Amino acid sequence: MKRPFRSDLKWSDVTPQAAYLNRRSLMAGAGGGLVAALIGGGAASAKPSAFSTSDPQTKFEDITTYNNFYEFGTGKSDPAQYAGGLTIAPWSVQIDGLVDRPGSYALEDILAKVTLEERIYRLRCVEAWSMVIPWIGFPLADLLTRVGVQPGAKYVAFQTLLRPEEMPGQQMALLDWPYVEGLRLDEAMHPLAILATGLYGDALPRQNGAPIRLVVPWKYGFKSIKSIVRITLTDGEPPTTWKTMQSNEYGFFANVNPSVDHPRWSQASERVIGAGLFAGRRPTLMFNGYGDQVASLYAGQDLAKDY
Ligand SMILES: Nc1nc2c(c(=O)[nH]1)N[C@H]1C(S)=C(S)[C@@H](COP(=O)(O)O)O[C@H]1N2
Ligand SMILES: [Mo]
Repeated sequence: MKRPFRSDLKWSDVTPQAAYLNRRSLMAGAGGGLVAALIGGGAASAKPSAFSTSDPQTKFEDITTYNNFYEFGTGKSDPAQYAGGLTIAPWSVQIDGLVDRPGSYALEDILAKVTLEERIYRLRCVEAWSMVIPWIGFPLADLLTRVGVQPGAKYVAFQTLLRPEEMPGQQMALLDWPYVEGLRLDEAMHPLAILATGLYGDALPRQNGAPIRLVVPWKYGFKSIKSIVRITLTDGEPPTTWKTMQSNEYGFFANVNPSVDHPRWSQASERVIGAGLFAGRRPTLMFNGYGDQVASLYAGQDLAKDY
């Protein structure tokens, strides 16, 4: 098979950092601090977003070396070890299904029209560990609104890149490739749901889902699909990788819920990555602490049943 583009070039070789962090958008959107940090290389001091937590942030080293990204293997250090060979430029996202303006959108064109901001979010993995990550991104709703969601659309489906020659985990039958995820449309339109393109004031590392990944902070981490190449608006619930694998353990909603245990372990508490062996456990919060913002999405639903 012929490659459509050279894979020996890295994104950083062909694109100055500011082009994909979209310096202009940051200037417009984030106030001076983040921009100063990006241009000057100093510590980020962006105006705090109303959506950000003030919880202590997980160290960059932990965020980028303790990962789940099965496309590069099942070990926590596999993504950091093997993702370096992933070609992330050029990158485009196909947006289709029940939208007014379907098409294949170049990432730089998507980013040229959004306002990037810093969002410091808790991340709670279904495996009962957690981090606090300062993402850079933009509301998913902004992109969906721009392509025009048609009235019949009820769900949003997401798909990760399928490229086994650069993603060694895809050469094994670990999961049903490509990794797919989905949200109900009201969840996708919620202002907390973002597409992230950076973290700690810099470009998103490959092991964290470069060049663009979903972040849905009130749901277990597996909903936050990495390295997205396709977004499809649908009228029915789309298949999702972990539900397909084991539907009694991983549901479509996957809202963080300390009172609904995983069949094989408790979800009542979590290990805080980097906080030390003994001090590092804390109680898990309903909706990962975002209940004030998102509980109304699930009014009338039995969350023990709709896990
Ligand atoms: N494509 C893809 N996306 C994925 C995963 C994966 O294996 N493949 N793992 C998920 C899981 S289980 C978690 S906890 C988060 C981890 O994100 P992080 O490594 O950036 O902290 O990514 C999610 N997104
Ligand atoms: Mo996870």
